[in-house]
Amino acid sequence: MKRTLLLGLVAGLALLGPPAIASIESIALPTVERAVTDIVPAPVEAKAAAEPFLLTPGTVICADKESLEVAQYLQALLKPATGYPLPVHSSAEERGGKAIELFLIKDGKLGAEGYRLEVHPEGVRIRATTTDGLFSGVQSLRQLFPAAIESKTVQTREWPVAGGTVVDFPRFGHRSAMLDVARHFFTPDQVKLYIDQIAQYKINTLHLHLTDDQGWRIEIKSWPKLATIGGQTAVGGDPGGYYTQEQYRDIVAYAASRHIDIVPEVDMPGHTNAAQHSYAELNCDGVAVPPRTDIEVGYSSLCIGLPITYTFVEDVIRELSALTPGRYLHIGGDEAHSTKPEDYQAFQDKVQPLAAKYGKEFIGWHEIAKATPPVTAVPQFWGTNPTAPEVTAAAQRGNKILMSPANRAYLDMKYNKDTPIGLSWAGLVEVQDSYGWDPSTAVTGVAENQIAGVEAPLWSETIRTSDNIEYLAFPRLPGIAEIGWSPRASHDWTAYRDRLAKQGPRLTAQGIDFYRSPQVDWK
Ligand code: IFG
Repeated sequence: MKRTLLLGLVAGLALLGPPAIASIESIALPTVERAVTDIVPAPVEAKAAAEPFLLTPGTVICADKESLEVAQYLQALLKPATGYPLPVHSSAEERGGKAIELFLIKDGKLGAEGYRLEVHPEGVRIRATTTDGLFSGVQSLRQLFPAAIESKTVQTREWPVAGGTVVDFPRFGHRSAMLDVARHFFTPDQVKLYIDQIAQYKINTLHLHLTDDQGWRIEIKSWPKLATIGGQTAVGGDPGGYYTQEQYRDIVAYAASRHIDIVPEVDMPGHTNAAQHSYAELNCDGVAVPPRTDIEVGYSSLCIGLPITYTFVEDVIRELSALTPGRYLHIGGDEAHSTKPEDYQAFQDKVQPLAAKYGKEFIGWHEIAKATPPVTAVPQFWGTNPTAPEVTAAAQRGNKILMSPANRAYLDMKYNKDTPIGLSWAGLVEVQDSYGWDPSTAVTGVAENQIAGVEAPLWSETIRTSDNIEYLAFPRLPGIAEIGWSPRASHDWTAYRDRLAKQGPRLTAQGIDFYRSPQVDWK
């Protein structure tokens, strides 16, 4: 609108004849299709510049040795839509055209995940103290290209990159998504697709909910029937499946190439029907329970008094730890409604030390806080009410809390009553609800410095396909990612909804079937 008015004015003046009017182009408003100030998650500092950088067939990518892998990721990101060669050179080598430079520096302000990004007509520079930071800088740079950059086929067009400078670093170090692959099984390729989709919003952790009542999804060599029998079922009698350890290692490696740590979860002592269906000896009465494909929760419990239970748990933790380069295992602990409180305590007392025995720290649903875990453990809050005294007490003892309030961060909650998939036990969660909270007020008495970060869990009782994942995760996941990354001061729905609207064409170009919330003025 503004631009039209201006053009009308200029045209009117031109009719008056001399003095010569500057050409319309030179005073036209910049077509702000995208700018450094539109990046999601919102950067700490972003200053737009009028002059873009024009990517051309002669552009090269320069990177020091340690940054080569990120440079190759960037090349792979830009090549499909541009068709340009974008060769990767080490910074020292002679280079042809203008360059996108990635290199590591010492810079206290940036921390371990921050970056500096400069886009100038003469070139682009990303600097960071680690390759994680460079990778985050690449995700921001990606958003400065036209949305068509996300196309998998060559688009014959110009590739102007919005100019400006960004200095950025995250508010919280733990920014996570969770995928429940137990209620419904998702193939390694489906998991990798989700990894690519969440990486663009600087998510750095993927929690895989590998075991539950309806399915066991990871091969454990010392207990083979967990996968071969426990992996056969899924909710609604849908096809099951499981990851061999080889496939799981491949998923972990793929996630690492996107600078994402995998946190594997074995849920216990509840949510264990698939394991106890697979092995009769894991049941107090020595009889295997029947398989369950409904979506009830809270009816199962490991047999707390049985010695073999702890052999089972230790074997699983040992094998899972060997498959996990990351810092954390997730030991579940939720909804143990069929485990007596004193038995829950006894179980946690025996099991919690096993993580450290195999070199890991652990996350657990916030019920584990009752069992006074070591201060390195991370209770994961999934309540809907800020009053959670056992969580507050854990924080006061020194535990960091991972925030995933179900009425804000659970991506399996329906958007509205007409949403075809998802649940609604924690309420209907539209895009603004999912953005409208802060981790530092999610639990009474848990302050900023007692928070590990945020997670957006996606439970799969009602979903079966990548399309279903995309419809529920987008556009709410970018909002959770922003809550985890951006300064609290930048948190503002009116500004965010405009930036989110500009993500629409980018998601569409990626083929992501996102929910077009009426709360957002999609471009
Ligand atoms: N609560 C259960 C999940 C899942 C979820 C669906 C937790 C920690 C409801 N436990 O969330 O297994 O059924 O929204």
